[in-house]
Amino acid sequence: MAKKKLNVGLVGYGFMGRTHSNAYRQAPVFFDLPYSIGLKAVCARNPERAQAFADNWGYESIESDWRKLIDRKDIDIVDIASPNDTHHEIAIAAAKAGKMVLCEKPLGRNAKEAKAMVDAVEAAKVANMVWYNYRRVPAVVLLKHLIDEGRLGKIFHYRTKFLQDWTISQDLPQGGEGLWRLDASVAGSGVTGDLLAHNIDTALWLNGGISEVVAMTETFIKARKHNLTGEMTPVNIDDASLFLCRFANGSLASFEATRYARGHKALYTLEINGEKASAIWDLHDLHRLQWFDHTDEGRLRGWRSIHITDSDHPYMKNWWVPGLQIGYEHTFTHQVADFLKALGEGKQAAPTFRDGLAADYVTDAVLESAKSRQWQKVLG
Ligand code: SOE
Repeated sequence: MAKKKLNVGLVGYGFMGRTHSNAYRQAPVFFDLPYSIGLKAVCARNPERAQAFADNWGYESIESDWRKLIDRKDIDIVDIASPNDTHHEIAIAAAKAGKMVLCEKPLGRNAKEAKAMVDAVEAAKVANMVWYNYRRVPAVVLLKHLIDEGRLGKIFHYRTKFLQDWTISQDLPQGGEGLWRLDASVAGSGVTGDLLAHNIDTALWLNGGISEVVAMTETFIKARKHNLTGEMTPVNIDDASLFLCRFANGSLASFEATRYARGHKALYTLEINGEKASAIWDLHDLHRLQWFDHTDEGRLRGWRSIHITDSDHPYMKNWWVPGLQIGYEHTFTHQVADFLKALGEGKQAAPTFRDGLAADYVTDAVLESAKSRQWQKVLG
């Protein structure tokens, strides 16, 4: 029997529009899912570029106004992959129209926007999800299972960073396509909302709630030419953001993100230290989990590097054969697969908008603490 088809209307055709489109094409092929996916429409302001994107990825139609997309009866899922300042308005309107809503991270530019988005999807009772894709790296999922099985015992430390180097040049402008991440009015914040939000989401998932933070941020380049006006304009994003925090489980943590770590392109790492075991994961080596188990026989104790490619590792039986790796784009495919599977079971796949709001409460507290130079309680 043919599966029920869910039609996607994608808003935005940048880097994230491509990762999501690829995932919609791959998930129903590699996973046995209760629904099929229709790539119905892509929406973006520039019709020629939207058409080129549609032709390349196989979307049936285009729209240049997201309101028209939301009004269409043939769209089931509205997927928001446009810049951060658009998330809030589109998500709320889509939920009111009864659409399922998927949204890129961070959910809102701040927790106030994110809270209104949560209220909208919960009032409309529509399925919703935030694309915090690193939760779907098989090695990270395995770590989650090991933590939940109690193999680390009591957790003492969580240590994580996300390092890049692409904004070091003084001549890089801010604003407009590709560079809106440098314009605080569009992005909300700098690396806190763009990079640390990933570390925060994974940490909340693996290690539970964060109760208080103390932070420090810096803007190294104070003014850049704005792409839309041509004027030199103050830079209001944080270029680097570091914070210490306490988790509700009593563990202590350090978080660091920057776009000024020369040589690092996307070095997301995390380490967790428990009473019985420790683990380290590194995005540049994403198919490996470094694992130290103190319960091993003393003479053989040591760090092991587990190659997460076997069929009993999370998601891996759906890919190639043992030993062969997968990569970054698969995390999005896993997210689509989990979303559709959960939907078929009448459940909600995480991270939901409410989970996205939890991350935004932490980023708000980080930015507030950096401003006040005081410890800040995390709301929510
Ligand atoms: C920024 O360079 C960026 O593309 C983020 O926006 C993504 O969320 C992150 O996964 C990779 O880096």
